[in-house]
Amino acid sequence: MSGAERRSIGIGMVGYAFMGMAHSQGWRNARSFFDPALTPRLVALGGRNRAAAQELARRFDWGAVETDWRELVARDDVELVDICTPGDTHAEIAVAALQAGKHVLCEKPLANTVAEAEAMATAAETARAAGVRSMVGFTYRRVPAVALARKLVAEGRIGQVRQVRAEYLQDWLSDAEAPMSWRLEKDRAGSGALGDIGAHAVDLTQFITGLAVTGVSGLTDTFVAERPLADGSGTGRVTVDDSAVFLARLTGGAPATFTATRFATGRKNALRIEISGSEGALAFDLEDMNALHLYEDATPSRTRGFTRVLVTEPEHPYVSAWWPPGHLLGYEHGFSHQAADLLTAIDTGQDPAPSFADGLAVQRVLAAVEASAAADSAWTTVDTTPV
Ligand code: 4PW
Repeated sequence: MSGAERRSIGIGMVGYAFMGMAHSQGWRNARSFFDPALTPRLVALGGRNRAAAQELARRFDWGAVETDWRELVARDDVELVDICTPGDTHAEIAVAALQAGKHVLCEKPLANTVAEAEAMATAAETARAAGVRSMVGFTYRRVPAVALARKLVAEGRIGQVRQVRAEYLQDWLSDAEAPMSWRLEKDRAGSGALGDIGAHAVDLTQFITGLAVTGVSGLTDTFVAERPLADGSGTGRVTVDDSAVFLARLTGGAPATFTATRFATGRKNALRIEISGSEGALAFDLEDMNALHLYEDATPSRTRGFTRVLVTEPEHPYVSAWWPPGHLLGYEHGFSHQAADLLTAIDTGQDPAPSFADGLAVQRVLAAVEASAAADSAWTTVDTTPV
């Protein structure tokens, strides 16, 4: 793309911690590696803690810092608002930004409640009529091996989906002395392992298979109810689940099982999914994220078995923008893919995915799991009607 054909878009990002940093590099590398026709300008970074926001702004070259997100949304030079804050502020910021005619990228889970997610999806649908785009940050859809898995299922390579086993396993809370954080407060995070990481497992299942979760039976547990406060001033109460385990049905009847836990001793960031089909199977593990395991019944029995496909060829999704075959990609690359796809969608007037409606669909599954767990694991149907 020659410089003359390029247009630019001003980005305003709210949040400066883990996700703020991941998104900052995503915008920068999307511009450098994908060379999109619509190039991002890092206009303003928002955060209540001015010193912390200024530090991230300095490191990633954000043009300005705002300590009130309303000021950031109101800026004429901000055309896209990127929300990297805890869940309790997603709905307010996203709806205000959409109503101000700004495109929105919002971190997952979309919201803390179904009501908030519905309001966001409705605002997104209204704004869409005026050409305003929105996307929720289920970034793992853009890991090349995951994107390839979806294509293979759609092409029928594993036949009809019969069973799904999905889990997201971490262990950073298995130490009872690990300090409190906003991720352990229901008011701020909405839920615990369920929303923070189980949401990814649900989204990945729906994305790869193209099937919706239609009903669940769940169990949630909190193993450590009180934790030291980070500043050493005492202890705080954990008000979310440490683990969520649930059984589900997908559209058409296929059963699925899900585990989301931050107590899986020894597992650091294992988002795993295995899909058994009528003619083959697929398996993925984020701890080995450059590989996709494919099993095909059609292979002669002498050499039949799961094949580890190294997803680093130029014909694999996203890979050609990066390095030669065999030069691995990592956690951060998904954020560049996400930014590049959103810029292209805005530029070409298409609807980016995952949409706020997709975010709402996941939120409804999370709420159904909580409702089921609160009712002795009673079977709970998931509302799958579109907004
Ligand atoms: O969204 C999730 C986070 O909240 C991430 O994908 C992994 O788990 C990394 O941090 C947490």
